[in-house]
Amino acid sequence: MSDTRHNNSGINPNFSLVKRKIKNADYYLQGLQEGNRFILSECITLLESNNKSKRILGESVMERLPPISENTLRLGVTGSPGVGKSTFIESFGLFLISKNHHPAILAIDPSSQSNKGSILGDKTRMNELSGHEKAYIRPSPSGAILGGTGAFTKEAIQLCEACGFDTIIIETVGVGQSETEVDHITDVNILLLQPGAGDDIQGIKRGIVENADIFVINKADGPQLDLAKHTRSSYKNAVQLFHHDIPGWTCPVILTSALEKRGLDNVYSSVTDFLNLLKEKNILTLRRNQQEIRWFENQVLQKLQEIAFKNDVIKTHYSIISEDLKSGKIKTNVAISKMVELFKSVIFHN
Ligand SMILES: Nc1nc2c(ncn2[C@@H]2O[C@H](COP(=O)(O)OP(=O)(O)OP(=O)(O)O)[C@@H](O)[C@H]2O)c(=O)[nH]1
Ligand SMILES: [Mg+2]
Repeated sequence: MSDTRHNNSGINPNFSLVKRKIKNADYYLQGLQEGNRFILSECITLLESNNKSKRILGESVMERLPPISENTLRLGVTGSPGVGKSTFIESFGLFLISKNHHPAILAIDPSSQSNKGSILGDKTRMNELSGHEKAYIRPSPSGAILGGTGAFTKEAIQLCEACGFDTIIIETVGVGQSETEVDHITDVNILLLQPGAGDDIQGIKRGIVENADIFVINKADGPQLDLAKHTRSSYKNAVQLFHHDIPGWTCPVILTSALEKRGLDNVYSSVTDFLNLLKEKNILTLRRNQQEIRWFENQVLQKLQEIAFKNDVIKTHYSIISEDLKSGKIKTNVAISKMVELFKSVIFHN
């Protein structure tokens, strides 16, 4: 036998090209089908990418996803900062696993753009869940925030479902418009409240609560338990006055302690009841389809805005016009008309 390492051609005949897997759409689709969480992450990253060819690849994966069944649940968890959303999701996620579910968590944190620390905070609060083989946790993409939900969250939900996760939980802070945005991508919405929040009954009627299907008074433990019970009765009275979108549904008001893992079974049965009601009335698929159209409309406007303001002529004139407005040189309606004319001439050439 000749010693191939020492031939004098300069080429090692034992050298063979290391077979690297070509990462095409088939590769990603197969990974998703196998329930591979790393490939799931890669797919979401493709869609978030600023690199055009990566985004196109991500979109071709999206196009070829198998149809999603009705047997998944998209659950929104909203509430003001510090109310215990992450802790609740950690406990509820583990509870879901004990019921043979596979939860995926998409945490949307508007502060993530400026403060990466809060993502780490969320991660540590979901310590047990993030290490669990049946769960998947993905913090929001920094820089891709539309309203309160990440611009790619809708796609991320579908990818999680294609990867075999049956319960997709979306965490959003209930500030600005995020609560109304999350309502457009979920089937069931839980609003987490602090003990004492019900003292301001007037506040109950405002925006946020109108999009909730289930109220949860969290931190119902220790010295706050009595206050939490009081808040629950205030809310129970108030929800009688609400007219929920889905006929036949009265929002339940539930006490939980995410820290002590109490009340989670009640949340689970309320979520299941609401979901069953949606299915019985044939509303689930209808709502999801409407959400798709709404998402399309929002995204198209968002993209149009992005494209317009990338244009140098528009960018320059926009800053001149807004300076003129600030210094009182022109009136607001004139400034708006100027911008409209600018859009027409630059984008539509008329
Ligand atoms: N006593 C008590 N404290 C809780 C409970 N749930 C959460 N906390 C505490 O409340 C604080 C905030 O909890 P998080 O889970 O981070 O709240 P969050 O709503 O996710 O906060 P942001 O993501 O920053 O908006 C932490 O110190 C938790 O330990 C609970 O059920 N009881
Ligand atoms: Mg959180």
